[in-house]
Amino acid sequence: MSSLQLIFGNKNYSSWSLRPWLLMKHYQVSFEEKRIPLFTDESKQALSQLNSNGKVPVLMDGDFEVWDSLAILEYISEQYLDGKGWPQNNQARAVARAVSAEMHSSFVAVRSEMPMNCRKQFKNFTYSTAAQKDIDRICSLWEMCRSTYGDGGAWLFGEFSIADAMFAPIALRFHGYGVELPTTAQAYVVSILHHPHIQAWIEEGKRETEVIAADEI
Ligand SMILES: N[C@@H](CCC(=O)N[C@@H](CS)C(=O)NCC(=O)O)C(=O)O
Repeated sequence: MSSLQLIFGNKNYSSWSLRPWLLMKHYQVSFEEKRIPLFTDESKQALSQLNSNGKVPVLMDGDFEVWDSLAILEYISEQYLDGKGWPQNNQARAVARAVSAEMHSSFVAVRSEMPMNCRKQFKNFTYSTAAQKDIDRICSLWEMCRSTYGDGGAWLFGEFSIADAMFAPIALRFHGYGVELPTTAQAYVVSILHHPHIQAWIEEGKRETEVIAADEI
């Protein structure tokens, strides 16, 4: 049995949970899945035992606990992937870290107006100018990564990296909310949607029965 356990939320809704789950699945790091449906008395009780301020994802490596998606991704890369979570070239790695950090700290309009919801497919969805600004920035980041560093494969830096894990839930949102995208961004969304582990996550999310009202638009 693996010493790693990933504690995460509802697959339908929990975008932060998807990120470390995807990197570990992509690189075949073996781990036990512990799903905790969020915003229930049971989840509050279970998560109150951990250091993560009531939030998921949390990674347990034996007794060692690390929380927050980006910190978990870094830990997995260092501890289990020999650094393969980031591009090997120094400058590509610096940019991959920059776009991942920007994803982690920004795009509030997209995140709040378009909550991840694997079950939903919207037509004619309208969003604010703030969300459009986020979308434009994300598309320009994707374009820059793909054109400057993406030669070696379909991912932002060629090989699949932490940056792809960070942006995968944004790609699912763009798809689900029917956002019209420039060619490179649209192609990247398709690459994410075709990822076999993304397809598995979406299917498992669709089979969940819990409804989180705040994430239903
Ligand atoms: N910055 C954190 C955000 C974690 C987060 O907000 N997780 C959400 C689920 S996607 C959560 O646990 N929400 C439960 C709550 O706020 O009570 C990360 O990157 O992991």
